[in-house]
Amino acid sequence: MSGISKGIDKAEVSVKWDPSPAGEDPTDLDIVAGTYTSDDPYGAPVYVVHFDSRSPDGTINLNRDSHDGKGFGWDEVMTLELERLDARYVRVVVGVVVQQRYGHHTFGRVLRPALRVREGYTVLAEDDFAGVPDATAATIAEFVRDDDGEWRFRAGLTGFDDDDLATFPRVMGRARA
Ligand SMILES: [Ca+2]
Repeated sequence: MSGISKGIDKAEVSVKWDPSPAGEDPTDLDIVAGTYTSDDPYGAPVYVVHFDSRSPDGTINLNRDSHDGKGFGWDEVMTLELERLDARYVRVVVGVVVQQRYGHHTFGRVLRPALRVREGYTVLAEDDFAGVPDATAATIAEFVRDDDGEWRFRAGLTGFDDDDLATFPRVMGRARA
């Protein structure tokens, strides 16, 4: 047992944004997580967690959910109990999508979007989506098991610009640039 290689046991991913100006269509961001096994770590997720889809083992949960960004603090919050995930899972990717139900909507049109990834009170990553203004969805966090089975965090945003958000959960696990 090595004391220096302790990985991440539990992570929290939070997203917030400001509501659309009065009279305009609502802005709705959604956190999405996909889980992957060693059989296909960059392929199709074994399961996906979002506002409409729960994790079968209860390890990944969307604790807070917003349709319009109204209210104070973080609008959407997801917790990932990585240490409870079955050993066959080797990778978890978290993304954010901008809902397209009112037409083409990108991060560049979202008012003051922000994300934060934490373990306990330790902030692992923060970002304002400024690097992906033309994207309709983006991966924002990646957790990967190392050779010791400990979970490691990889930051960085990768944008996707497909208007059909149904494709995003299927492709969000691709290797990142
Ligand atoms: Ca939402």
